[in-house]
Amino acid sequence: MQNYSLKFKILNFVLSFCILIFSFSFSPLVEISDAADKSSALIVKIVSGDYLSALQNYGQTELLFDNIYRLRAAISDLQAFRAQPWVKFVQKDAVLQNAATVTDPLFGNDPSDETKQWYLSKMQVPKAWEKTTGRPDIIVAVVDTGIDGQHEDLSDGRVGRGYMTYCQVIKSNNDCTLRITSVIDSGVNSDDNGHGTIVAGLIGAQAGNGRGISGVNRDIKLMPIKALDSKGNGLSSDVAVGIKWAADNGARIINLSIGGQGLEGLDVLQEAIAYAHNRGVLIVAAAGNDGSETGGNLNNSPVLPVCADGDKNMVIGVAAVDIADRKAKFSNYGSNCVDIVAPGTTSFVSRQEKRGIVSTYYDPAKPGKHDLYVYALGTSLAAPLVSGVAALTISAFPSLDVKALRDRVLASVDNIDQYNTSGCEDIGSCVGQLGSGRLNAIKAVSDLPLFAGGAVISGPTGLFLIERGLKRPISDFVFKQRFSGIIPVQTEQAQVDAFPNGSPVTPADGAVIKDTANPTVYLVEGGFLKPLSYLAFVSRRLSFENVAVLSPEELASYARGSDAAIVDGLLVKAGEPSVYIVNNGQRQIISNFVYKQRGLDRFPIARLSAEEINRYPINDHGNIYPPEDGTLIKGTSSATVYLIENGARRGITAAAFANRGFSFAGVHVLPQTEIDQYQLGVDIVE
Ligand SMILES: [Ca+2]
Ligand SMILES: [Ca+2]
Repeated sequence: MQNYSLKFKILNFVLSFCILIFSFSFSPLVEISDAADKSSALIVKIVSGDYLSALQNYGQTELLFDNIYRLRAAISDLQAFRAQPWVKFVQKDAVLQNAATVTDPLFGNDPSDETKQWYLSKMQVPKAWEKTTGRPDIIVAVVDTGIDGQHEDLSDGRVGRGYMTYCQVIKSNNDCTLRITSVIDSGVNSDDNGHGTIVAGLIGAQAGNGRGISGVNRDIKLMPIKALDSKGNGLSSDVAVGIKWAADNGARIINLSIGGQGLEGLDVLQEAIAYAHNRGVLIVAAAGNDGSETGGNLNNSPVLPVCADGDKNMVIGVAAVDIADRKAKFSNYGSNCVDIVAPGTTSFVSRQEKRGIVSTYYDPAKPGKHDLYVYALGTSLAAPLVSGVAALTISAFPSLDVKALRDRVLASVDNIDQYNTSGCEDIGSCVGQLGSGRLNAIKAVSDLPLFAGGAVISGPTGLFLIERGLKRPISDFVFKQRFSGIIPVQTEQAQVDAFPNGSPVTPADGAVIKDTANPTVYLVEGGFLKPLSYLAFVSRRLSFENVAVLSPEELASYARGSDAAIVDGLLVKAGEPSVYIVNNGQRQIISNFVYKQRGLDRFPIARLSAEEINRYPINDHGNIYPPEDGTLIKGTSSATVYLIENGARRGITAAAFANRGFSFAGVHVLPQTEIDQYQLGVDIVE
C-alpha cells in the first residue's frame, strides 16, 4: 500500500513537475580505438643499457628492472626482433591470477602518466585490489544515457538487466510527447550517446583481459538505467523513476553523473532519493560543471541532484580535481553540497587546453563499434570513481549499512587543502568547499576502523575528533569543556595514523583562556583566540575566576583573531565615587538604586584616570542610567508617580495607575534630584 501511494505520488509529479531538463557533465576529448592501434606491450630484456637507444627506436619504453623494459611497439616481425644480438628475451606480458596484475593496455601504475589510468594509482585503487577486487553480486546502477553492454571491456556479462524511462521528444515547456519505457536486457547496448558507457567503464570495466582499461572494480555487476536521451538530456521525473527502479531491483549504489539547473524538480527527486536511501542504497552524484569554466558555488546556487540531500546527507556529492589534486576549474564546489572529491580531469587550463581521463566509450556515429575508448572530463567522471570505491568498500565489508558505508567512504581521503588555497572564484580559497578531501581507496577497504564524522577517538598520542575525514587533536581542557559525557573509542596508533591531520579543536566560543607564561587573556570567538584588553575584559563582566590557564604549547596551537571588542555595559569609575556605564561609547552615571536593581553590583568596575574616563562623553539622552523598564518611581518632594518605559519616566494618572492594577507598595521612592534627571516621556492618562 505504501508502495502504491509513493508510486502514485511519483506519477503525479510526472504530470505536474516534469520541468527539469538534466544534462550531463562531460566533454569527450580524444577518441581512441584500442583495436585500431596495432601496437602492443612487450617485455624485453636487453644485454646492457648501451642498447637502450636501439630499443627505443622501436617504440616507447619503460624500465621495469635489471635491463628489462616494457616496450610499447607495433612489431610486425617478432622473430627478426628476437634475433637481434642485443635482445636477451622478448615476450608478451602474461595474465596472472594475481589481484594486482592488470594487463589492460591503458592501465598504468604510474600516477603521473597522463596517457593511462593514473587516477587509479592516485587513489591507491591497485593497492586496494590486494584486499578486494569487487564482487559480482554487488550491483551499481548507472542512471544515465544507458551502457554499451557489448563493449569489449564490458561484454562479459557484467552489464545486467536495467530499465529505460526517458523522453524521446521533450517539448519546449518540458512536456514529453513521446516517452520510451522498457526493461533493458542483460548484455545489450542501451547507450545512444556514450556518456553512460564512460561512467560504467570507470566503475567496472573488465580487468586483465588485455583490452582497454580496468574499472575501479574488476568484478562487479552494472545496471543500466537509461533516463537521458541521445543528447544527454532527461527529465527529473524519469531520473526519479529510474532511481526507484534501481532501488527495487537490487542496486546497492546508484551513480548520478547528471545535474540540473537550480532546484526545479526537487520534490520528485527528493522522494526517489529518500526511497532509495531508506532501502539502504548509496547515492553518489556529480557536483556539476559550471559553463563559465570557473565552477559555481553550490552554497549560493544549489543544483539537483547533488544538493537534494534531505537534511540527512543522503547524497554523496562529488566535485572534481586534476592530476595535481587542484580543484578542476570547471567543477562546482560548496560546503553544503560537496562531500568529497575525485579526479575528473587530467588537466584543464581552458576549454582549448585540456586533457581528460580515459574510459570506455560508445560513439553513436560509429554504430557497431564496441572497442572505443575516450579521454573525457567533468565531474561526471569523478562521481563514478567514488561509486566504484564505494562498491569495493561494500565488497570488503558486506554488512555495512548505507550510513556507515557513506561515512567510511567520506573518511577515506587524503587532505588536499594545500593545493586548493585559491580557485574558488567568489570566495578565493577552496579549503572547506571540497568536502573531506580526495578519495583514497586503500583507506576505504583497510581493516582499520574508520570512524564516522563526530567520533572521538583516544590513541597513544591523545584524543582526536574525527571530522570530515580528518583527525583534529582535542586537549584535555577542550575535551572537558566540549565533549563531557562522551566516551572516546580506544584506538591503536596505526588507526590514528590512518587519518590525515586536521587543525586542533578550539575551546568553545565564549571560553576565556591564557597560558602560564604570558599575561594576555584571550576570548574564543568563532573558533579564534581574540586578545582581550583590560576594558574589553571588564566590559564582558569577566573576572579572573573565569580565566582558564593552559600550557603555552596548547595556546600556540590555536589560530589568533583580531582584538576582542569592548562591548556595551562596561562599568567604569575614576577617582570620584560615581560609577558609570558605557554604552555606544557614551557614559551615564548609575544611581545606587539602579546599581542594585539591575544587579550591576555583581560585576567588576574598570578604574580609569580622569583623562581616560573623559574619552567617554556624557550620553546625549541623559546623564543618568535609567531603572529597568516597568519600574514605578516617585520623588521625595512630589506626588507624581512615574512608570519607566523605553528608558524614560512617564507620569501616570491615578486612573491609569488603577487601570493597570498597580499598587503603591510597588512604587520606589527616590531622591527628587535623581528623579528629575531621568529623561521625561509623555504622560500615561489611561
Ligand atoms: Ca580491460
Ligand atoms: Ca551530501
